[in-house]
Amino acid sequence: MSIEITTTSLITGSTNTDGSGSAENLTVENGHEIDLSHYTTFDDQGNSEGAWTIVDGDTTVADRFNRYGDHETSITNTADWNDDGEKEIFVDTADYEHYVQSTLNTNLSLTIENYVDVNLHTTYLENTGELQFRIEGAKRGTIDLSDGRSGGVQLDIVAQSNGPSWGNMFEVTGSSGSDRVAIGGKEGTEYTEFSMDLAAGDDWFTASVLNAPASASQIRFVDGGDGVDTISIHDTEAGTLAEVDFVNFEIISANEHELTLNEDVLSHNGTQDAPLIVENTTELNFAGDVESITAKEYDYVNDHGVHKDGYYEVTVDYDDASYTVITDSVDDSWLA
Ligand SMILES: [Ca+2]
Ligand SMILES: [Ca+2]
Ligand SMILES: [Ca+2]
Repeated sequence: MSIEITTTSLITGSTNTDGSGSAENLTVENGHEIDLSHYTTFDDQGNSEGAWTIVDGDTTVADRFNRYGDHETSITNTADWNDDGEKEIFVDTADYEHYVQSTLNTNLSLTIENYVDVNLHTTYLENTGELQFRIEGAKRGTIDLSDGRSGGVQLDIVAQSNGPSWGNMFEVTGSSGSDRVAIGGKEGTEYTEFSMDLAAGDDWFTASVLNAPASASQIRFVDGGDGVDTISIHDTEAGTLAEVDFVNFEIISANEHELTLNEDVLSHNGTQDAPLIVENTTELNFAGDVESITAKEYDYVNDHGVHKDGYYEVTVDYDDASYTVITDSVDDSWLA
């Protein structure tokens, strides 16, 4: 079977020489294109296991696949981080099905490692199995999952930074399905910024392991979009909630930690018809000019129709507004 590559799928380079460019500028003219067309395994579809590796300069593309068609692919800069010519990478999955066996039940995993600036765009991924992307060691990036497929995507960003200059922003657009997105990091994550739109679907998000921001002007924003979205977040010594602005989430899970909600969170998450649900807190607090807090038992049936005991409807009155939260953690003084 002959495989024709119809669009460019993988370009590395360094177009940003003065702080103004980015991986989004990479083209076949100004970057280095890596041709993956010789490594297709389509001939063996469905009944083989194996691996292939391309070494092209300082870029290594490695793929392992099993007889079920599951693929683990990695694209790695083997030179130093921030090395000239290997600073940026552009990956479009338009060709993915040309170089991996993407059958209907295939699980696909792609790791992009040790690039400063990553531009990832997903298209034409119609596998119904798991789809996982891992961006490891990037300082910034643009990740667009919106054209990939209607099913959900798992995205893990492991950020790394050497300082505040030249941008630390990750822009992420989720798929229309139920995504799982985590951003954490290695070194320098006090500079990391993000702006994410998880779009439709019942999405899940966490940023709990980032360092507290180095400056108050940094942007850390996530929009859950339509659907019943969950954010996993909790207080830290630096005050995690102050670090992340989030809107259109319906559930907060505090992962067995203390959690403090402020009016900004209460006014932008949950709705009057479906109040914000707060779970897995060891202690729930409300910040700001709270006038009164009252709680009563609540018959909570979750999204899957499961009845859950021990929940309360908590009403928090501020001087200018009142909010309702459904939670399994109440202070005795709130109970009438
Ligand atoms: Ca989504
Ligand atoms: Ca959503
Ligand atoms: Ca939502």
